[in-house]
Amino acid sequence: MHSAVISGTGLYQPPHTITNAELVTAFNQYADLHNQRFAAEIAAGTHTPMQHSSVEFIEKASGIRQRYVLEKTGVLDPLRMYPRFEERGDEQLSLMAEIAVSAAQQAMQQAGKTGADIDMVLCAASNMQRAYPAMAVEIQQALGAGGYGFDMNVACSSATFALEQAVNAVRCGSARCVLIVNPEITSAHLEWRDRDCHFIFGDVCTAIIVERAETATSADRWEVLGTRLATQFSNNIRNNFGFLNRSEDSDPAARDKTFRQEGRKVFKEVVPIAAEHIATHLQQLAHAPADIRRYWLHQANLSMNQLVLKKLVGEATEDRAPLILDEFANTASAGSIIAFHKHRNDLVPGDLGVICSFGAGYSVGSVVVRKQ
Ligand code: CO8
Repeated sequence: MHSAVISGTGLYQPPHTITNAELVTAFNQYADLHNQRFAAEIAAGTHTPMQHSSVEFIEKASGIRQRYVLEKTGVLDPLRMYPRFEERGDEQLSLMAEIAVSAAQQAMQQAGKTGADIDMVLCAASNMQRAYPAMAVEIQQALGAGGYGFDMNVACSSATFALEQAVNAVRCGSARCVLIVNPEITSAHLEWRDRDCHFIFGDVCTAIIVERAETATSADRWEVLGTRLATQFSNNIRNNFGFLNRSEDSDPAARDKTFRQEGRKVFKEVVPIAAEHIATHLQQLAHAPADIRRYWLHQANLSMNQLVLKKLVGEATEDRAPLILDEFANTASAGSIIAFHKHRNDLVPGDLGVICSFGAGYSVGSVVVRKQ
């Protein structure tokens, strides 16, 4: 059995920012246009008018202040409300692969690796831009990597679930050096016309290198002490967009089938599940929650993270569980990895940390690491 370490991470940050004020202005313009269009039905009481969104609500309810997106003009156009991407030919690198390669190159540079060192590529995200060929195989080729690659999706927990696959492959010897990428183009699978969720997500891509401890040369190495995954079915977060849609002949006027949730139920149900999951994992490794120097938690909601932390260690501080969702919003599977990428340099050898995701499924994944 080999010991597995995380030896590099990377972050692709899209070029455009949408502030809450910009988002709310576009949404309210859309709502006004919608209400004008259905004025007769609204007056007759057969159509519910759309209500305005508000910056104050978004910041108070979620802690999100802005988000990065790959394209913003389409999102902010009240006559469109989704991004505008040019279709690429089969001979061109696809958009998801492009942002994945950018994040991967940073992670590989940090770990001191080239494509030739990598023998497994996992593309783990909450949506793939196509069914096949697997994104991971295109990314593998673009980086000149060997071995094999495959895609996996466990929504917000895709990265932590991929970490367990990578760690197990390295430990048992089926791979020597694994690249995980989490390209999250959430802007293209978010219903920007729905007031309940239009503010939640942002685009980003993260990358992680997991390799055998004996091959790691990076000065910044994190021994993986353990991984723990769990799932429990819930209908409270769904994306019903899929290949059966066109055969189902559903109402064309119905709401877009992409992301929707019962946010309040998710909040209440997932906080105890996440806290208990982490506590049990730490107990299995003979550690207490207070032993953990840093928690890099899933980034969906500020209050949610504070509650998880309070349940674990009695108090919530930015130092113990840094927040990145104010700047990035919820980036699905990438959130806890962005936190790990940006907030680990102050830890010293021997310090313990937990990377933890929670989200649709429900799914929870925790990875306990020790700075070498
Ligand atoms: N502006 C003004 N008012 C609003 C707005 C708005 N934008 N939105 C809702 N309101 C109103 C509501 O209508 C409601 O009004 P009323 O009281 O009159 O009914 C009131 O504000 C309160 O609404 P909520 O109860 O919904 O508000 P909450 O305090 O619960 O906050 C949150 C809403 C922020 C969504 C919160 O519930 C939350 O963060 N929950 C946790 C959600 C979570 O963690 N989800 C995980 C989802 S991500 C995931 O798992 C992966 C999915 C894959 C990625 C998909 C990418 C697109």
